[in-house]
Amino acid sequence: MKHFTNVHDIGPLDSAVKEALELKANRFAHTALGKNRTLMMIFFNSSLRTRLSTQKAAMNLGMNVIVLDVNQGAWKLETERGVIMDGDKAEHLLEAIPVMGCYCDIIGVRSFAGLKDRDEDYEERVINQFIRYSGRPVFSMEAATRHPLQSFADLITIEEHKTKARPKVVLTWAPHPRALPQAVPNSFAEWMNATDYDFVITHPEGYELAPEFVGRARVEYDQRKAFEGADFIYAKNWAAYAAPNYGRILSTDRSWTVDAEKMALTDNAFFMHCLPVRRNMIVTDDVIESPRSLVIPEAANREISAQVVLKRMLESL
Ligand code: AN0
Ligand code: CP
Repeated sequence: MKHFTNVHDIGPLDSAVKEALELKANRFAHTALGKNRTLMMIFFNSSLRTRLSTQKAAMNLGMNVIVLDVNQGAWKLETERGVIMDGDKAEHLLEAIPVMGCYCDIIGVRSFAGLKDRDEDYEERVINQFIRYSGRPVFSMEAATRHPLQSFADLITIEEHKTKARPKVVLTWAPHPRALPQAVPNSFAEWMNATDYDFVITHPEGYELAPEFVGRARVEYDQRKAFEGADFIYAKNWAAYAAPNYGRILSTDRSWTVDAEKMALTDNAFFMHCLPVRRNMIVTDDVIESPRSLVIPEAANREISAQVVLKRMLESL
């Protein structure tokens, strides 16, 4: 695998999940593969799970790991070409990227959407510059429009817990006080659309995702109707995609919060969320704490999804 930014980069999902479950059962079987290889993780944004799980996955493979928090201790980076750099940014990404590439074999990048300029976000400028100028295989640790390591972990988690060949999976918008990117719901939709699951998306009007991510999903504006007979409820907030409201909060309506009464409409569904989650905004305490909540197994599978991706990248170095 050269780069990993979306579902297409992983190839057939059945073999990816099979490899994931094999690695999960025997995670130290490939320690020779990463010996004397260095992973560099670059964070433009905060992280708990991605940072820890990806580092753990790399260590499972025998790799060395370097982590850089761009906003803590590095020079402030300019990302636009052609800018007269007379402001507070001391270094340009166009030098910083090839320099980072000198010190490692594989690069992971986290760079969220700015939520101001839709075209700029959807062009994926930052991660694409890493792909173009680092000279190294690059993988996304959540970019502007997708979070593929999360979606892969979500898929593994569903495959481990499903009891029907074709489960009903519902992605539901839920309220949040801050504007959040569409990366997680876009990516989840992209991966679900690559399965044969019955896939439904529910959100208030105005929160439509980009059509290329909605794909074959059924969109249902009535959340209760969407929940009927569901096997998995995947909650997430996102800010509006559609112009002219791109990046804006249109609603904080807590009637969309996932609670026990709504979960009772499902077929005893599992509850999923990528975390971090705001309790009693996105989901009530009792639902996230219930035995049907998969939020911790999902987070645990982040180590596994990262390990599959790193293993495949190491194999093609
Ligand atoms: C981020 C987001 O919604 O994209 C990261 C989720 C994994 N969430 C927050 O910033 C709270
Ligand atoms: N789910 C996830 O990516 O979490 P972090 O933002 O903590 O890495």
